[in-house]
Order: sequence, then structure tokens, then C-alpha cells
Amino acid sequence: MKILVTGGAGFIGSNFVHLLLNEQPDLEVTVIDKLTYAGNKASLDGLPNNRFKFVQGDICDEKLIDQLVAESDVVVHFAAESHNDNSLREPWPFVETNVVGTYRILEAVRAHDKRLHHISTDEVFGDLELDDPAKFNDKTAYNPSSPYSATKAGSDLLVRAWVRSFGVKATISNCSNNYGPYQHIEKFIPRQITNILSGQKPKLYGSGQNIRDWIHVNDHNVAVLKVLESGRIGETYLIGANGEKSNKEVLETILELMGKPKDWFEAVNDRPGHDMRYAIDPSKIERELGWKPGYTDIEQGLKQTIDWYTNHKEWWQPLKDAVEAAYKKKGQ
Ligand code: NAD
Ligand code: TDX
Repeated sequence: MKILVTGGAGFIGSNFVHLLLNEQPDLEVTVIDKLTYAGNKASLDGLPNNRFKFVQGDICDEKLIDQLVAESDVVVHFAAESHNDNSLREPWPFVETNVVGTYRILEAVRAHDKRLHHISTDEVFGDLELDDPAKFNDKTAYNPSSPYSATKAGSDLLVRAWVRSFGVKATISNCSNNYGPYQHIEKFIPRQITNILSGQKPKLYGSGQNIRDWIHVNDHNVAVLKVLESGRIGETYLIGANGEKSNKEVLETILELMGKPKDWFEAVNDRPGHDMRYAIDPSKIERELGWKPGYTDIEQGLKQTIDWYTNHKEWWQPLKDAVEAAYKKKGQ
């Protein structure tokens, strides 16, 4: 079985490739990744050469995608521009990669009759009020807020249309906020951990009351494997680990685990249009595919993640000054 993984040098994709090659001895994996600022080939170090190939390229490149899809049995599509704050600064790469790139993948899997799994986000559903008992499920209407989430919503709708109109064999999953090793330090949790490791105060947007539904990246990827093994074609599966926490709560836990006072942070400018709360109802994937998260204690997951960033300074330190300088310009 040959699997093509798009965006495999990014955070979730690289963790997925490690999981695949460690756990499934008969698989061959090809990664296609453009190596944007968010991709890092070092995240794929140590993989078995005889079963792993890396291609640097763009998912918008029609010819290249057609050829790579033709050579594969299954495509798992992670590649995306993924950071909300960047999408507010410069939306075009989001439209290009997330919408046009997904279109290219869809046309190639249609032409060669290949199985596709499309990775998406809970942000396509918009946000919930803090006191709303509701959670997102696969019947929740799409209502994205940012250019990032709008382009992810667009990509999901393209996949649905290609399933219905052309019989493409695709599934979709919408997951909540991931954390774990190899996450770019522009994102909330690694930004704060690496700030503390560099002697800088963590930065909290606005009031810090916004809630995210955290899941360890490994639990997300095990769920994706379940969908590939036994998901029903045309279905959407929501993935979440009942991990709702306010940003302030998460930050206080990180500070405590790293031996700093709970109030050792700076309140900085809020994100325009900042979504208030995300929450996933994971009962469909639990019931239909028998998936359950392994990390039920976020404190334990955060501790492991802090250890990873502490022990892999060479992976993130070269990026740190530029990431913080870009945030500083926006008062964040
Ligand atoms: P990431 O930014 O860490 O990685 C994205 C990867 O895609 C990078 O390696 C980048 O080089 C590559 N890429 C970007 N544009 C490309 C292009 N045109 N052609 C080829 N490669 C390209 O992102 P991530 O956090 O790992 O997210 C992966 C996927 O999971 C995305 O589709 C994202 O929407 C989705 N998702 C992320 C989260 C999360 O919490 N991070 C949650 C739910 C869903
Ligand atoms: O320095 C910060 N301070 C802060 O308070 C940063 C970078 C973020 N925040 C807040 C904003 C959010 O409420 O923390 C929360 C999480 O922020 P991000 O890590 O940027 O994630 P989010 O915008 O929630 O989106 C993430 O989850 C869904 C991923 O980046 C998306 O790719 C995924 O689709």
C-alpha cells in the first residue's frame, strides 16, 4: 500500500508519517511538501529510507500532483496554510493553497480513482458562546470567521461536491486544536513554552477567556487512521477529546509546570474577529469507529510537550526571533 501525504513536513503531517511508518510495516509513504515557512524537513528525520520518499513541491502544481497521485493508492491531505493570524495579514496564500490546492488534489484523485482523506478543522463551524451547552457535530452549519477558516470551509465543500457529483471516494475529518511535538512556535502552546524557555513573558490575547478544545496530535492521527481503515465514503467525522479549556487556564498550567508564577504573562492586543469558543461532540467517531483519545489528562500531555521543546532547542531556536518580531509589530 502506497500512501501520499500532503503537508507531511508540517506539525500534524509529520507526526502522522512517524506514526504510519512505526506502526504499519507494509506501508510506503511519499510526502509532498512545499516547505513553506511552516514546513521543516528535520521533522521527518529518522524515517526508514526504503519505505519513505520526500518530494519538495506545491500541491497547486497540476502535473506534479497528477503524477504523485497516479503512483499512490491513498492520499491523506494535510497541506494547508494553517495560522489564523497570518490569514488576517495576508489572505491570498490561504485561498491558493487551501482552495486551489485542494481542487488540484480532487481532480487528480478523480482522474485516477484513488481514495482521499481530507483533513479539516472545527473552525469551519464558526464559534460558540462561552455559556452555550451546544457542541459542534457533523450536522452543524458552516459559519467560518477568518480567511483561514473560510478557505478550509471552501475546501471541505469542494470535497463534498466531488463525492456527490463525481463519485470520488473521499472522507473528511474536522478536528479541534492540536498540541504536541513539532508544532510551529507561532501557535499558542509552543509560543508560550518557548517564550518561557527564552526568558520572555508569555503573551495572552485579550482577556484570555476564549476556549479551545485541546487534543493531543497523536490522538488526532490515530483517529485519522481509523477513518482510513473503516470510515464510510462521503462521511464527515468530527474529532475531539473533550478538552475544553480557556487560554488563560492553559497558560497558567504551563507556567506552573515550568516553575513560574501564575501571573507571569503579558496581556497583548486581541486577534480581530477572535472566535470565542470551539467544542466538538466526538460521539459519532467514538460510536461508529470505536476511537477514543489516549491523552485524557491535558496536564500530562502538556508536560510531555514542554519536555520535547526543552530537549529540541535546535529545532525551534533558529525561528524564535523572527516569529516574535512579527508578533511585536502587531502589538502581540
Ligand atoms: P502546519 O502549518 O504545521 O503544516 C502545513 C504544512 O503544509 C507545512 O509543512 C507546509 O510547508 C505545507 N504546505 C503549505 N502550503 C503548501 C503547498 N501549497 N503545497 C505543499 N505543501 C504546502 O499545519 P498543521 O497544524 O500541521 O495542520 C495540518 C492540517 O490540519 C491543515 O489542513 C489544518 O487546517 C488542519 N488542522 C490543524 C489543526 C491544528 O490545531 N493545528 C486542527 C485541525 C485541523
Ligand atoms: O500568542 C498567542 N496568544 C494567544 O492568546 C497566540 C499565538 C494565540 N493566542 C490565543 C488565540 C486562540 O484563542 O490562543 C488560542 C489558540 O491560538 P492558535 O494556536 O493560533 O490556534 P487557533 O487560532 O485556535 O487555530 C488552531 O486550531 C484550529 C490551528 O492553528 C488551526 O490550524 C486549526 O484549524
